[in-house]
Amino acid sequence: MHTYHIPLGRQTLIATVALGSFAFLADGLGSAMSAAEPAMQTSRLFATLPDACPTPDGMAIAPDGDLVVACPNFKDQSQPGCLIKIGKDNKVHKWVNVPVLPETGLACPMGIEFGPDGDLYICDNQGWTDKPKGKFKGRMLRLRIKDNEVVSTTVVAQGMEHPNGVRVHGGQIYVTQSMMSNVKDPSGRLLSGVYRFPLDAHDIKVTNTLADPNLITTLITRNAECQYGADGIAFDKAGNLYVGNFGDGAIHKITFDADGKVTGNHVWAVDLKEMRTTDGISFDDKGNLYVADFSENAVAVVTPDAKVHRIAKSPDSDGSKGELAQPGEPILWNGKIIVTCFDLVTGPDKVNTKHDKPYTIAVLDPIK
Ligand SMILES: [Ca+2]
Ligand SMILES: [Ca+2]
Repeated sequence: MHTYHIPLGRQTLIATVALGSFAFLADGLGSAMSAAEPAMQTSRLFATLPDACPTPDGMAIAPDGDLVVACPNFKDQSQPGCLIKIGKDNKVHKWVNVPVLPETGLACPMGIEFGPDGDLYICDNQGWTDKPKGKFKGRMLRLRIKDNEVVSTTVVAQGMEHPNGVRVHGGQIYVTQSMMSNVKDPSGRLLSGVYRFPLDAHDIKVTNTLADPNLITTLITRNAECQYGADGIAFDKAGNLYVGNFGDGAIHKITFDADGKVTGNHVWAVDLKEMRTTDGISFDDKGNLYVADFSENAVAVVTPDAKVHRIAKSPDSDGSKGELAQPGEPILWNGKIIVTCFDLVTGPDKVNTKHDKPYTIAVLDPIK
């Protein structure tokens, strides 16, 4: 993409040719200004995962600094849904199995995040299996794990259609729910949303309707070819919430008043030439937002000025050289951007054409 900067007195006209769109940005210096385009990178192999982890997804950094990876194992559910840990030596080891939902015999951990007390919150996306017995059976779990063992399990919420990503902020957890198919929007398109639960909540029964008191905002996914909505979730340092609207390839910005009431929800960043889908999202320490572009086998960065830059893309591959084999989530860990490779979903809009070994995690460098 080429961006042209045309000085106009105290403003700079930026013409983003790839989109044919124009925007005025204040430029106090009155001279051409622009951050350099982040360079394209080739992702590298970070880790090869054991057979018990065919579809790695969400990640979080444990209080001890280890990287924790959620493995819902959708490809092979004879393998229990589990969490793995990667230490500073980059060695992978199994941490714990996630407690199953008795009715399905499965656990499907996707987004994860640690609370301030070290407990781990987990999106157990039972609905993702697309099996009748898992429909509307998703849970938000809170696990206390000591010495590689789950010592307590709290069901924060249950009955969710598609819990996907979770973040902890200000004494609450915020959870994306990617599908709310029981709500019929007049547009005919999919509605999805964000739920907020207190850290110490338990046994909340979610109805997946607009009447749910914990539902704080909703999105519509306009792209009829990919009806999958709220997915990646992240807070900036100022406390604004960002949510990826997967099928629309858009990042929404959600703002709050001092009482935590939602005051706005708008599309903050979208540029389909640079970012087609938005799975997991995560900030670096400079406020750049990394986005797993799942369908495109790519990773994009949204800089604080809301500009979208693709920084890496891989062809369809087995991932053995660290290619982005359907990236599910990025995270900044020990100065690198670590990216899980889900490598499972296929279809006309997906670069990935098949699930194959090795099961991998890739690595990129943060942008300068
Ligand atoms: Ca996700
Ligand atoms: Ca593949």
